[in-house]
Amino acid sequence: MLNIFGLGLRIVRQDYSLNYYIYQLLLTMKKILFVVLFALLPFSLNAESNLDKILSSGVLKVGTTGDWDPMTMKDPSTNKYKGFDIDVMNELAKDMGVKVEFVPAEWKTIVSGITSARYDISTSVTKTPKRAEVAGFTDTYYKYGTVPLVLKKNLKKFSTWDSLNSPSVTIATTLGTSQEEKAKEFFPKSKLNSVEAPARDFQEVLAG
Ligand code: KH2
Repeated sequence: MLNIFGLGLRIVRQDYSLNYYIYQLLLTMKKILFVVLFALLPFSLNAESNLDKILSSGVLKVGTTGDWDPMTMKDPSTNKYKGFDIDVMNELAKDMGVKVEFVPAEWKTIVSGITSARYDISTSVTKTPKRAEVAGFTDTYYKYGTVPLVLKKNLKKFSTWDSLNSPSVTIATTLGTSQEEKAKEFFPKSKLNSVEAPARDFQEVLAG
């Protein structure tokens, strides 16, 4: 009897029949299978999905910026959130039978909040291929368009997209948003002024 890792593999006995060897082989294979299954057990125990975690903890953590009327607004006097996104998340949590916890988030780190598990889900995040490489998206629950905003007195001057793509033009966007990405792509010649929320890009335009 040769004992390899406790498997008890019998290797040489000339008087045994072929059936005996097949029987021994099957027994050994069975032992190997058990060893492999036991080795994999910790991994399968760790394989709890995010959904399982939310359901077992009873809390859905929602990252939200609280700075975008009418989607997500934080009332500074009560620190409570309200808005369309907030209603959607309250309904989702109700459907899942869990409590909702709103976690303060920022646009510039809105997706990394998901990948670093600071919160389970976020709201009003525009789908982009870059973001989809690291995070999952729900079906779209509303659509909005991104349009350039200029002062009324400059309407004639900036009547085409091309007229905005010039070194003499400064484009204001919010840092870390998909709008900032679009501005870089569409107006490579222009100067970019990425403002940090809660400051707003349109305030820069109004200020001239
Ligand atoms: S995005 C969200 O996912 N917006 O596109 C941007 O980055 C939302 C436009 C600035 C108001 C503040 C809301 C950013």
